[in-house]
Amino acid sequence: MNTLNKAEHQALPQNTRPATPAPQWDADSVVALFDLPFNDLIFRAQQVHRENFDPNAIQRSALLSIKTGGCSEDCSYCSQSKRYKTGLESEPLMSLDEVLTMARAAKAKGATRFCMGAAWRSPKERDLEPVLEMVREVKKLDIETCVTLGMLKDGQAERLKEAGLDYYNHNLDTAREFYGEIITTHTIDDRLETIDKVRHCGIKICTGGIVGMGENRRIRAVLVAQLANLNPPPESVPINSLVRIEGTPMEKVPALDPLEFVRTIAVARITMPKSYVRLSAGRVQMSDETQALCFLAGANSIFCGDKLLTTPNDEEDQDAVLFEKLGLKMA
Ligand code: SAM
Ligand code: DTB
Ligand code: SF4
Repeated sequence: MNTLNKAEHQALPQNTRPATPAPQWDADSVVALFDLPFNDLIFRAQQVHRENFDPNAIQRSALLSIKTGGCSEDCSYCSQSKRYKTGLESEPLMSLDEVLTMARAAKAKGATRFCMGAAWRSPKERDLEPVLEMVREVKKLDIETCVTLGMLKDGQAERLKEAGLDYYNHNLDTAREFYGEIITTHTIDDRLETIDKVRHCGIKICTGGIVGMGENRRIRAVLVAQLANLNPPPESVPINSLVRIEGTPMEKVPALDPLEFVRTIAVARITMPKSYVRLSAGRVQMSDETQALCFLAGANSIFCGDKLLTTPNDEEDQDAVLFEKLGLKMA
């Protein structure tokens, strides 16, 4: 087992370096960040943020569910698993025209990335071709493309890259030791394998997780450490606050203290200084003050538009008012 930290690893003559440097962040160091006095934590996060980004610019991604519901997986938070009675109506793969209409509208409203999500364990071959066409055509609108389609088989990432895909969203969702309590139909190693495939063919990764699923602080710290130790860290890191969906096993999980959510954002910012940290699902349930603290803690991206995948998101005009009050601009 390699125990060198990154600096020690780099200090060794190149031919004597072990192949992979030890992970930069261990759970204890990340817990120590979480445990800082709130003001100290936010101050550190702001410092890191300002060293790497314009502190008043927020990138905006639009989401569209291109295939909804009926998913074989048992992710306990998800409205789209066919195992839970959530009242969600399943919808087959959207037509290219519908997708393009939504992408044009998203671009007109200031989104710089268009993310298409499908409720699949993994895309079947016959599903991939129409999605490739969507990626090609959306790309022509001069907006970044992102898809989230579940686990990929060999060769599928390459085809997505050829079609012009910029980002693949595939979340780790929670810490390895908590994963089995949330999902049993696939493993965190399956997720890591897909992230690896996507990375290897030059697609940027959008990989984050969910907090507020009844996990403790250490689990949140391990999730952040797992993300930060991806080599390199994800270009885009969505931090979702659980949206409690009626009919799922998570419907009655006690809500997370908003200040703990803010801490999670700050710790993500400090451990992944150059990544876009996205204040993702859960904004509808947050006050303006909580969202403002998230931006102060280093969040510099949001999902815009009035819908996430299946649940509501803050309306366009609400965001405009908040941006105005905070003097934020679109990145
Ligand atoms: N099926 C694909 C997958 O699992 O990667 C793509 C769609 S899935 C809905 C994308 C992500 O949405 C999940 O990994 C999870 O992080 C997030 N998500 C789903 N339901 C959520 C909820 N109720 N609250 C917060 N985030 C949620
Ligand atoms: C991500 O991390 N969050 C988005 C996107 N990636 C695909 C999805 C949030 C879903 C929230 C619940 C819903 O609307 O179904
Ligand atoms: Fe399916 Fe993705 Fe929902 Fe899991 S999170 S049930 S894989 S759509």
